[in-house]
Amino acid sequence: MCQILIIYTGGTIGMMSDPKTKVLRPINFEQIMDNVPELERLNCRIKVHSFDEVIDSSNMNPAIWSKLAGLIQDNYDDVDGFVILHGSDTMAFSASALSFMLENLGKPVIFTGSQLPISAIRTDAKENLMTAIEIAKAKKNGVARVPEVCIYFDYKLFRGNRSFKYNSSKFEAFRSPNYPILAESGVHLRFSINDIRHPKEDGLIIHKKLTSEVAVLKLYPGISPKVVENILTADVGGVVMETFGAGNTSTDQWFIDLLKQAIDSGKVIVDISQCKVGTVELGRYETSKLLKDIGVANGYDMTFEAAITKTMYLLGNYDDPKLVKEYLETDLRGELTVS
Ligand code: ASN
Repeated sequence: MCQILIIYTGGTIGMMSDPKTKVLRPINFEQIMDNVPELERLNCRIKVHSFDEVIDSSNMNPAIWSKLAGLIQDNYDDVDGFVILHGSDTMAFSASALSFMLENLGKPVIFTGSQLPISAIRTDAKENLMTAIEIAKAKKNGVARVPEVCIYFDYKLFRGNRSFKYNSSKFEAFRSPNYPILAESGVHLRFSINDIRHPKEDGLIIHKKLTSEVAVLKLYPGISPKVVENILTADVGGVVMETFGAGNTSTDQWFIDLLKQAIDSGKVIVDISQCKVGTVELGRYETSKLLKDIGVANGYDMTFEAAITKTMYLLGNYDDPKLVKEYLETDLRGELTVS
């Protein structure tokens, strides 16, 4: 009989409205189980690990990601797959982070949650949970159908490091415009087998070390030298720079000089676009040619969530900025398409 580990971290799926204040707060896992008697009917053994302190995912942090990676490592040989119940607000960050922390992953790690609490009459939680379990246990010829870190939400399975929270009020909370969905559930559960990644080598390798010393430089017309300088001289090893269109920035000399000084001082700067669809093409326009020349890393079509967690992971594991830049530009876990 198959065996699944559900890890409950919190999120709306397990929240209840406080009768007095009406504020949504997390509840414990037993109360969740009471709302889904169908779990008993699954032909599968379900193990549950509930966090002692369940959280709204706005309180998520790298220490908890390390804890999640450790739980996956400890239970890896005993189960067929993992379902992580998590708030939707930062789910794409957690799924992206875990994808980098779990190298050669050979079993499904499916994040899910919901937009309405599981006890609500119109809840989306039950379908999300039941199908996430179905996906976590799905095998073909003894091999997991989706050995990836994914997000399952509103009938769709997304690669975790390609997705972002797009809507805070619809059940369709996630999108992954730069990569096809990995499965869709309807009357049948259909897997897009050509888009699913399988590990090239056997043997899970866990990387628990991430660094938080990463800054973000989001550009806008009129951004001042002082603001740019403050961000680029912060005590961090890497900067995720959100640029215009296909990776373009101002060509003002002061701006290019500040970027160059930061790179020369050993910082890594990665260029991703503020556009949600499409890719960075360094050198296509005059306004990105200089970036390439001074050594800004090309983030291609990475989401912000993937770029920030990948930088945290690389800086936590490699000291050489040249190597960090090289890996930032390399497809490590299916997070980018080199074009
Ligand atoms: N605030 C919630 C969370 O991320 C939102 C949700 O789960 N839908 O924990």
